Amino acid sequence: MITRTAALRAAGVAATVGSIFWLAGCGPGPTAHTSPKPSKVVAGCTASRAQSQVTVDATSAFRFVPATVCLLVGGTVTWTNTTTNFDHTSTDEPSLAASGSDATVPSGGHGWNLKLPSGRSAHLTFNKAGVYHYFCIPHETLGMLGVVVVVGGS
Ligand SMILES: [Cu+2]
Repeated sequence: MITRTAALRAAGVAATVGSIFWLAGCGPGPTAHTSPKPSKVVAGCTASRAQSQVTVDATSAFRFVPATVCLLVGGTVTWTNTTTNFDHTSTDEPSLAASGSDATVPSGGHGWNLKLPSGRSAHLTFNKAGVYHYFCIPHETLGMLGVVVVVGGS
C-alpha cells in the first residue's frame, strides 16, 4: 500500500524491512509444520477477541503500552513514541537481544527492527499467526518488552 510505505519512510524506517515482512504472507505458507495456533493458550487471545488495528505507545516510563496485543492475521500494529526526549525501537531480532526470550518469531514468521525516534510512529502488518516477543534495543534490560499475539487465518 502506498500509505504504508509512505508512513514507513516518514518514520525513517527502511522500507525493505516491511517489504520482507509482507512477502511472508504472499505464499501459501507452511501449514503442515506450523505449531498449534496460540489462540487458546496465550493471553486469552482468540480470533473473536483479536483486533485488526492496534496502537502501542512507547512511553517515557520505558514501557510498551499495551505490552501485549491480540491481533488478527493481516492486522496492523502501529507503534508510537509518545515521548519528547527518548528514542525507542520496536525490535524482534534475536541477534540484537540481550536475552533470547525477548525476541521470538513463530515458524514462518519474520522479525523486524523499527526505529522510533521521539514523536514518531511506524507500523507493520502481520501475516503469520503466532507469538512475537519484541523489545526496545536501548531499554530491553529496563523491561521495555512487548508481545504481539497473532491469531486467525485459515
Ligand atoms: Cu525504549
